[in-house]
Amino acid sequence: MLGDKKVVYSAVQPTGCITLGNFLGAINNWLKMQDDYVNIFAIADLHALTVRQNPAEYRKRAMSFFAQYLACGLDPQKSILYFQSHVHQHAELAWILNCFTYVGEMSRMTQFKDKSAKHAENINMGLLDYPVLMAADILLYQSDFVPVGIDQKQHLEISRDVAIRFNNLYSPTFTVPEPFFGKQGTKIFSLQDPTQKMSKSDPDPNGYINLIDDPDTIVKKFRRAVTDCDGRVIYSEDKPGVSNLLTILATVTDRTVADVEKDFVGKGYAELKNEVADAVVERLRPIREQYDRLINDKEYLVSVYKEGAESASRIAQRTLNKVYRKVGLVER
Ligand code: AQP
Repeated sequence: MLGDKKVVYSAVQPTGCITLGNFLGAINNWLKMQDDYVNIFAIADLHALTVRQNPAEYRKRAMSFFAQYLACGLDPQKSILYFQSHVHQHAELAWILNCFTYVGEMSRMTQFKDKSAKHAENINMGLLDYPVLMAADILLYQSDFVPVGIDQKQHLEISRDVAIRFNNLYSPTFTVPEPFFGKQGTKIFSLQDPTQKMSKSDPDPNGYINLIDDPDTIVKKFRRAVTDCDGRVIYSEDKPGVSNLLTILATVTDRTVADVEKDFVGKGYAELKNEVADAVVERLRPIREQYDRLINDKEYLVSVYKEGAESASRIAQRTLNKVYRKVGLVER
């Protein structure tokens, strides 16, 4: 809680591209929360260093992601928008929290196991420690809610556990955060393998929609989407491809899946694919147009992220001072 408002914190790592999955599972919910909360949204550029990045490309991509945040409608008048690396308190609190987190807890994390298998040549400490940095991100701002996709549920549990552990050892210090999942769209699946989440690090670009894909590309990707051979447009566990398309259509148009399903009685997959594609194209069109304007306005982007980092840092330092005092560090 800050003042009389609850605090919302979330972030996206600048890897690959922002996908429709990131948008529907996370950013779209952030947009809906902007008026009622203190909103803090970061580009998690320290987190993404757990895998090797090409420095020049990485810098460019991080700026592109920041411009996409603004293009989506995140408003610097209502939300604090910044790069994680610009607020040194994230790394500092992560160190302290490391001392209150167990190696066994970290090595059991699904994402750690998945990424260790994917990057067997580079299983670094950062990969293991990823959830602790995430806990620091969230706890620094005394966040009440963390709007994320369902894939982040396990990491959020760790943030809660660490907060509770610290509060019990000392005295109440951190707000214990709650996850915030949207009504639907909490997990969007790959268009090519609908049993896997739509992932921004998918090597097959047909598996995901990039937020700034042009309309023709979006239409083509949906036409190629994997379905099944049964032909009926219904939401069902044994029809992951069709169910995924229905979920996307419902989330993009702000309707329920059951409602959307009714439109397809007597219709086939071609109609479903065309309708999803059209709805997504229309939802993303203004974002892409605004992005094209913003990405060339470097001065504006810099002014927004500098101001964002200053505001974030002021809040973060209050928590860090409290933590340093409680663990017994000598005051500066
Ligand atoms: N498919 C998805 N459906 C719903 N929500 C999703 N999110 C991600 N994918 C989906 C949510 O987006 C936010 C940012 O996630 P992230 O930065 O951890 O990136 P990612 O897209 O989850 O990353 P990948 O695809 O695993 O690639 P890497 O990690 O290799 O860069 C989170 O709130 C997440 O829940």
